[in-house]
Amino acid sequence: MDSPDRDNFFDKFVDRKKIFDKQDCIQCFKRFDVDRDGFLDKKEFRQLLSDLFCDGSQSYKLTEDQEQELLTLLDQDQDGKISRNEFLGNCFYWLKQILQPTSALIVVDVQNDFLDGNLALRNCPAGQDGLGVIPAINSVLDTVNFELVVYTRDWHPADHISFADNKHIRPFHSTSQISQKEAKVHDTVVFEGPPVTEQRLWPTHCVQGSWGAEIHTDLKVPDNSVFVDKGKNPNVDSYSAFWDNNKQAQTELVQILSKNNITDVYLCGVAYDVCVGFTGLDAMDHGFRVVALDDACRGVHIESIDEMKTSLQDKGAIIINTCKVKDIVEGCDRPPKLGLQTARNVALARTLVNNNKVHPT
Ligand code: VGL
Ligand code: ZN
Repeated sequence: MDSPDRDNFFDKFVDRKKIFDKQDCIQCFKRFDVDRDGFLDKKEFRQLLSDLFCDGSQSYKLTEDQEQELLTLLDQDQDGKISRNEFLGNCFYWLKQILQPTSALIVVDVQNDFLDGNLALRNCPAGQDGLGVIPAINSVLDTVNFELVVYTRDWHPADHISFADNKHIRPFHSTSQISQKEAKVHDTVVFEGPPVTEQRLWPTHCVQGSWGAEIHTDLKVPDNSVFVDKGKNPNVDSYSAFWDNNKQAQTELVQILSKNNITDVYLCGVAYDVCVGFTGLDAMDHGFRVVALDDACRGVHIESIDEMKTSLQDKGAIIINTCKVKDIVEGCDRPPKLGLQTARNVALARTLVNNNKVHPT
C-alpha cells in the first residue's frame, strides 16, 4: 500500500482539470523512470500502477497476474520492461482512457410493461420490483455528468415471435421440447423458421405505441438524450441493444456511441439477466469498458441474474453501486479491472493495425 502523504502524479488530471496530453505523458515517464535508464522496469512500473490505480485516497492492490498481464500487453517487444517509445506509443492511449474516460449511461428498457404492466418483474420468478430502479437512476442522473445518456426501448410489433399469445402463428420445429399446444409463458420453444429459432416465450409486452411500451413517467430524461429501439423485427427477438439475437441486424447504438467518442458504458435498468446483461456483453465485444450499476438493475430469475453477473465480470466488466459512479466517471477512482480492459483494447488495436500493414488490401 502506498504511503498516503506522497503526492499522486495523476491527481492533476482528475475531472479533466488538465487535459492529459503527450507532454504530460513524457513528464509521466520521467517521473517514474527513477534510475533514468530510459526504461520502466518492473519495480518502476509497479510504482506507476500504484499511483494510477487508486480510488482517490488509497491505491488498489493488484494481483501478481494483473501486474504481469499489464506489463505483457504494454511491453511491445516483450523484453520485460517498457521503453520510452513504448510508453509514448501504447501507454499514452492507455493512460488517457484511464485518466479521462468518456462515459455514457445506457438506461435499458425502463418501460411500463416491465415495471407495472404485462411483464411486471414483481410477478416474475425472482419477485424483484422493477420500480426500484427509478430512484437509483434518477439520483445518478442528478449527480453525474455523463457525456451521453441513451434510453433503449423494447419495441415489438403485435405479431412478435416472443409473445406466448402468438405461439400458433409460426410452426414449431421438431426439436422443440415443448409442444405447440402446451407451450406457455417462460417456456423455451423452437420455431421452424427458417432460420430455426429458439425462443423464450413472454407475455405480450412493449407493443409499439402502446402504454406498456412507454418509458415510465417518473424516470428523468435529460435534454439531448438519445433513444434506441430494438426488437422491431417480428421474427427475431433482441435482448441486446446492439444486435438482434441472431446477430443479423445491428441497431444504431454502436454508431451513436462511437460518434460521441464514448469509451465507457454504464448500464442500468431491466431486465438484469436479459437486456441489461446482453447489452453489456456486446458492449465489451465492441471495445467499450462496461460498468453495471447493481442497485439500479432488476431481473427475472435469481439464478440467471447471478450467472449473468458472473459472465459480465469474467469478460472484464465491473459491477458497482450507484454511489461509486461519480468518482469513476471523473477519473478520480480508477479500478484496475477497467485499466486491464483498456490495455487489452490497446494491444488488440495494435495487432489489427500491424496486420493491415503486413496484408494490405
Ligand atoms: C426483456 C424479456 C423480453 C428485457 C425484453 O428488456 O429485458 N425481457 N423482452
Ligand atoms: Zn421483449
